[in-house]
Amino acid sequence: MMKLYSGDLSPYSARVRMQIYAKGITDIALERPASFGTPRFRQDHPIGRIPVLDIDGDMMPESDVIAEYLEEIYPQPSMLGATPRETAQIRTLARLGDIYIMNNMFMLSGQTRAATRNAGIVELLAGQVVRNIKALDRMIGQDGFACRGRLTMADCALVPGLFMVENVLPATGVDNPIPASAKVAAYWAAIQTNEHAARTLVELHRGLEERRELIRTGAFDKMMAAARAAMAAAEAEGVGAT
Ligand SMILES: N[C@@H](CCC(=O)N[C@@H](CS)C(=O)NCC(=O)O)C(=O)O
Repeated sequence: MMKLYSGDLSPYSARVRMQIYAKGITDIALERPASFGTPRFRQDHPIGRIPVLDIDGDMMPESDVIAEYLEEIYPQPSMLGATPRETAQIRTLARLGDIYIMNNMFMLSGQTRAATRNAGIVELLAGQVVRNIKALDRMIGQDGFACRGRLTMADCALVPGLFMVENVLPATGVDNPIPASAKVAAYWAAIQTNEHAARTLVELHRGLEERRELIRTGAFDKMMAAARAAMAAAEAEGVGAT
């Protein structure tokens, strides 16, 4: 049985989980890897990030690659287009969710605590997010879906991206730009009523609450310090950490 190494709060993992739910795939186990964040994980997985699809020991990283692979091996129901041009449009919007929104939000997430905030990083990355939400506003579907009037891979990438913008960006001191972009705001309100998006959002919110509790109690800082020390020790020994 295939496994998806995933975490509730990981937007990239959420993108693949939403696709799995929407396609009705039941033979992929969802697991949080016990070694995530340790030198061992980086030794086993050179990029050191989740999601990873474990195909009987053959490890496939990168959410976009996994999503495309799943489309090929579970083609129905299709979350791509009916023509090459439609598929290209879906992939363009998925890239907006992934590269233009999620990537900047992920890089920004370490800046959510005032004690660690670097104004230059926030200005650069949040500026990109605000700009890209405006771009999305000119491209997004107006019938409750990102495009093509049905759930596609574009929605799977945009839902976790917009979740991060709404829930994480304000913690960096930057206002949520979604309400000022009327078409994105309408899409965001509508897509949350989709059952697969809603299920994914419940998991993302659960992950965020858990993370906030760890931060509140000081446990998160301790975990991060321990992880950094373990990585440094592994690097000194030349054991895989990058
Ligand atoms: N481009 C990768 C990004 C994956 C990623 O950044 N995952 C985060 C969690 S959302 C992670 O594993 N971070 C661990 C780290 O940076 O060490 C993808 O699309 O899968």
